[in-house]
Amino acid sequence: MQANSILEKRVKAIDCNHFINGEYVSSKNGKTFENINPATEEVLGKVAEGGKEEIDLAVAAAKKALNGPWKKMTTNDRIAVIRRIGDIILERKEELATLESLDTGKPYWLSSTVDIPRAAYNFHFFADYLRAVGTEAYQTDDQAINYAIRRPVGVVGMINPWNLPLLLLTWKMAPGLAAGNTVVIKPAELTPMTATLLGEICREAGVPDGVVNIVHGFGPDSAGSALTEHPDVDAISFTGETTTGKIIMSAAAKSLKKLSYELGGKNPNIIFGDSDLDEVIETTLKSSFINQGEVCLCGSRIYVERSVYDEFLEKFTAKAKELVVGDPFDPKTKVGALVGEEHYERVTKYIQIAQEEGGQILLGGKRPEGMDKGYYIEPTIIVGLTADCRVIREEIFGPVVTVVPFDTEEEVIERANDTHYGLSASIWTNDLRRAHRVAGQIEAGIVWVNTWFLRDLRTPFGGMKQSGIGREGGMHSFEFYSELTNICIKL
Ligand code: NAD
Ligand code: 6OD
Repeated sequence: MQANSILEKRVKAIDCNHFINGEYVSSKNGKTFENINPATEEVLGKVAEGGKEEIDLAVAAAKKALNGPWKKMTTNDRIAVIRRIGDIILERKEELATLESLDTGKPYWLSSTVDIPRAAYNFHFFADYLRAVGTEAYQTDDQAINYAIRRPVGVVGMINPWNLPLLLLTWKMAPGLAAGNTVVIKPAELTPMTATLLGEICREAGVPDGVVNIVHGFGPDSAGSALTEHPDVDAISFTGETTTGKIIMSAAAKSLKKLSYELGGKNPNIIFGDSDLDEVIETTLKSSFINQGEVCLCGSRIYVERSVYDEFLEKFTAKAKELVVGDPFDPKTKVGALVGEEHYERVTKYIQIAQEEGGQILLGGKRPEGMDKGYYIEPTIIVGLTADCRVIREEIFGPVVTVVPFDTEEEVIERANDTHYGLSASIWTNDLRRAHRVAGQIEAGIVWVNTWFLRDLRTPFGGMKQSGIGREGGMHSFEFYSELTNICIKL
């Protein structure tokens, strides 16, 4: 399988160095690792493998930059610089989208219409938001006046996953910069290319040296752990697996760093019999299989009211069968390659477990016929599993969904909440009272009614239970990325 479009030939994959104090540098010890194209299994290039030494340099640069020109810039100038990063991302959209698809295996149409435009919008949104951010003031009878001043937290470490690389990295970086912090970013080791270009983009936009630093490398015993353990890092914003979040929390405890976590999910998609099934199916195809199911918000546990269960399954399976799996650069492709070999093995293993647990594979469950290279798995629909099965309980993060019938509202609420995750949920119903009633009882940070992944960046985004700590978005991001000092003046 060859990704052979004209686009891909025009934009060359890049080797990835660290970006520290405004300069691209290799690792002190010269170590690199290979970046693999998951769609072809070919080597895309080399990535500098950072460790403690590079993190030390990056944190020192970020610490020094905290009190430099970044601090002295007027709010208007900072807004202009942050907006300019977004502008340049849009100017270089084709190049960035190509690199993102080469790195992740996701369809080019997706990276060029969602990942990269949204990365640009993260900067535009938080630049504009900064203009409106204030603090609070209270008059204490006629004795005193209290007012709070907002200041940056300091040096913020940002650790990112591979599924929406630039979108998620900039979702942290834009508010972090807007609030006046300096940052050290650790991109996911599987997807280093767009993060690397971002260094150059920041420099061109006028970000002072040392404000943005990017160190490549792995997680444990590498750049990731060095960042979480560094005593001069004041806060960590982490997106990734719940298990990794637990490890980072214990490392961060040593210097009591502020933490913001966006973690895993096993999200319910609840379909009541009174909903419009065609609309449900159109969106459920996306919430199940878009980005190869590698979205933390995917509704991988589908619960369908028994009255429409058979009809839903028949129509949903027929439509999912039509989804073209293949070359990320072919415009017909709806589902690309999984991000890498290890993840492919993990998803395949869960499909095997589903069969061992008594599940029936209604669709997919295997590599598409004739595709011998690349980490492809067909959209997979599994039925016949019970609530205690691992495939129902554990996050798979691939194009795999389970479908289970239910009879009553109470039953489905209990099933939906029967998980240690609490990231998101979708509810499909045309009964307004039911929509409110059920939404209010689902234990999740985000509940969509008759839709999925409809985003307004002002809203609180994050998970409850083991899906996260805190919320980001709008004011919530500014609360995390800033510290308040209350000043009390006796009158
Ligand atoms: P991961 O936890 O394996 O890795 C994420 C990042 O953490 C990588 O950069 C990795 O190098 C780093 N890391 C790993 N171990 C570390 C350690 N000991 N110390 C410091 N850093 C370490 O996650 P992943 O496989 O890249 O991403 C998939 C996961 O991310 C899924 O669980 C998914 O649900 C979750 N996710 C959540 C959200 C959300 O908004 N809630 C968004 C996207 C992805
Ligand atoms: O839309 C966002 O802001 C966001 N953080 C999405 C996360 C998707 C998870 O894969």
